[in-house]
Amino acid sequence: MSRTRAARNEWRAGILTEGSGPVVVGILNVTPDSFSDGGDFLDPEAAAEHAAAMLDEGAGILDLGGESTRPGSDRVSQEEEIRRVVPVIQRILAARPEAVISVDTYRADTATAALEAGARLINDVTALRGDPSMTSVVKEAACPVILMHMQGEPKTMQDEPHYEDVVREVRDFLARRAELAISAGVRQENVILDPGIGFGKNLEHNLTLLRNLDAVVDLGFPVLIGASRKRFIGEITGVRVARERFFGTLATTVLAYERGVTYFRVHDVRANREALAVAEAVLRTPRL
Ligand code: HH2
Repeated sequence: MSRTRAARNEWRAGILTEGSGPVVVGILNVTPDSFSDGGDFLDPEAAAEHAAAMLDEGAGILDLGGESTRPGSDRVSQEEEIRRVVPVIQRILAARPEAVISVDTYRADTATAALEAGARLINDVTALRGDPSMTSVVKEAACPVILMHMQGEPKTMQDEPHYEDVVREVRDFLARRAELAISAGVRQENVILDPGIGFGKNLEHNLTLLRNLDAVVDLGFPVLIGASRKRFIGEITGVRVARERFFGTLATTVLAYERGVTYFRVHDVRANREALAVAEAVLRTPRL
């Protein structure tokens, strides 16, 4: 492991112990239409049970979403989003008060309701562009925020994604969004960046970003990657059923970790946790 990498890994977004290594972020979609687990956890009881299982498997954070952002997905109302997410947060925390919960939303009122219920991070796929009040919510709560790159919006983003230079454009976008957030009062140590795999990107764009993740890591913020079960993995492996794409997902996790990524947003917690444990052990071993 290079010295810069080790130094980066010791710096966390204010919620985890220093030097705790890679963090698995377990996905919990409380939606009827998410691309791989839609409908599985709509019932708060089932959602809380799955959350507990992911914590037992080694998830450091649970990322809870009440609206699907898969390509072509429709928006739900804010009331519906809050109605889906808040009872699940309450239930998880009643059983596991120590659980670190992130909420996947771009809406300020949903974020506020989730934070009041005990969530500790905001995962904003619009990088604070979706709701003019979101920046002040994050600032007031002084909580970590994930700023993700997306070209277009979920309904149409996969129609015809286009870049002159995908790595430069994604890196520059994230640098600008981080700068804007910080100048608006969000604490620098609370910013996490995400290149947004699959959000307005074709196979080649996704591969180019994964191959060059260090360009994003080099911005100096912790980086999250969300490649789990995504379509591009099926395009490479031929696996059409999303929930069967976890073998391919593991390759993205290990390669991204090697390039300096800290947070791994995944559906299959145990498999990714074990792959990371082995990758970590190898990378901690001195290179001769
Ligand atoms: N991907 C999805 C949703 N939220 N957030 C971040 N920060 N990064 C991602 O890559 C990301 C995300 C899409 O995956 P999933 O939650 O499994 O499906 P859906 O959006 O259909 O609920």
